[in-house]
Amino acid sequence: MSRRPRRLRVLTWSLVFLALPGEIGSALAGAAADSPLTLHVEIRSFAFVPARLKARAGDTVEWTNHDFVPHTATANGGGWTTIALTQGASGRIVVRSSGVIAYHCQYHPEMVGALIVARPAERRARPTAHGK
Ligand SMILES: [Cu+2]
Repeated sequence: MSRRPRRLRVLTWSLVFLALPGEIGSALAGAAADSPLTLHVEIRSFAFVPARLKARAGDTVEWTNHDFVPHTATANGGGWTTIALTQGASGRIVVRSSGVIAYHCQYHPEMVGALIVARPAERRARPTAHGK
């Protein structure tokens, strides 16, 4: 005997549908649409894929190296870096500031990428606040 309003059930299923195929766990957990995400960049053939990644302040970016030589993801200017990632290894950083953040590999300076980081409110709409 469920007393949950039908409208809420419809909304819940809509969220699950919209979340497919990624971030299903977050949606099922009832996380708000503006919860931080984990975004993935692959390192293949001496390149970051995708080379330009849109993120939002608070998101986590994870690089996974598929090459047989080690690489890093290191912010230009040295604000952050992963450790040297051997083949199969991953490194993560949490993006703290908005703007375009260029980065490179410490060992292969020709390997470059960029994070295009929006402020928290820019990428995903927040729910309407009630009673304010
Ligand atoms: Cu490298």
